[in-house]
Amino acid sequence: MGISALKILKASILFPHAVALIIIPILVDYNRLKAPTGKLYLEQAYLKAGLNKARLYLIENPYCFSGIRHDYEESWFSVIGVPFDGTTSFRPGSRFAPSSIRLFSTEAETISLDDCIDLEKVPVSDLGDVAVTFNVEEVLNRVETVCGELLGDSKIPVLLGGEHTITLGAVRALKPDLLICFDAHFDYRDEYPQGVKISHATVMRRISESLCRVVHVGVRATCREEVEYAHNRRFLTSKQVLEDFSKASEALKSIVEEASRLYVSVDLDVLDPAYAPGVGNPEACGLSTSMLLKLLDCSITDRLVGMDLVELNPLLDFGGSSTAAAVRILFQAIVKTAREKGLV
Ligand SMILES: [Mn+2]
Repeated sequence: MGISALKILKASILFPHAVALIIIPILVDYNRLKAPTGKLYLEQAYLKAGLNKARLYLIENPYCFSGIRHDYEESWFSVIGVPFDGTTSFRPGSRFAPSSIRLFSTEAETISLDDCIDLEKVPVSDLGDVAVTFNVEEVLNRVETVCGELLGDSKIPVLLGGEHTITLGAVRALKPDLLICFDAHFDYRDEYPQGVKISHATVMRRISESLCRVVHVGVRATCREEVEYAHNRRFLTSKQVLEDFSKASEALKSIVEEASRLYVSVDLDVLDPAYAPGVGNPEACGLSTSMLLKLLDCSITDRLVGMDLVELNPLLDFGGSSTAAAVRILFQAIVKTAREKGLV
């Protein structure tokens, strides 16, 4: 004879404690099944820091960004990896970038002679990686939740992708009014592949439709649909930057002046494949690393609310030049932001 709902109801009236003892462990186990599979949760640190939901979505990474550990409470910037490349259409592998960037960052020097600021002086905490799933919307929800809690704690999120789609989750939480997108591509398709609204090739379309203004820098490879969508929208092509750098950098400065909440996204394929071969979709005739660093200097203001570096694919980065460039870009962007905000 089976156990009917009526019998459970009767039993719970007659023996409430006994039923609770059976039901509660089942519910707890069910919630555990829903939690991400990670070796260690940073429960203590997150509880101490008052992070609630975000804690469930973060798992520890064996490496720490820059190799210098700062407590969450004292940090101004928080690094979060998002090892997701689930919609990558050509050459997947950017899921390995958060670990690779951290490993290279521990070996990179922290002082840049150009601006004489030591990254060690800037408190950056590393919260580990977002536990990703195969469902892109769920990944974006988790990124949004984590970034939202960081925003509430007045931290500046620094996201390590992963593919470019993750930017959508950060923008939903941080609500910038301007996104400067360094990228060889617009990512302005309405659907890609056909019928799919959210992917690495549509992410800037979704953001620009309803969330904030997007200005591309270094863009050079596109399709007819994107050209039509980009009409009347602001962008600086790779050729414009290469042919008249000072004009392009002045234009960029005047664009960011208008922003009250700025987000900077660096798709590493904005660099020429000679500098960064380790990307999913390389495109010829891109920027040099030093050019990108100068343009970053022009685009970062004290109104910056978040940043990311995406699309590095360590599986294709045979000499390590792309990962080394990614680390230098992140170090400089963090130091420049700290200086603009008057923190150092
Ligand atoms: Mn791209």
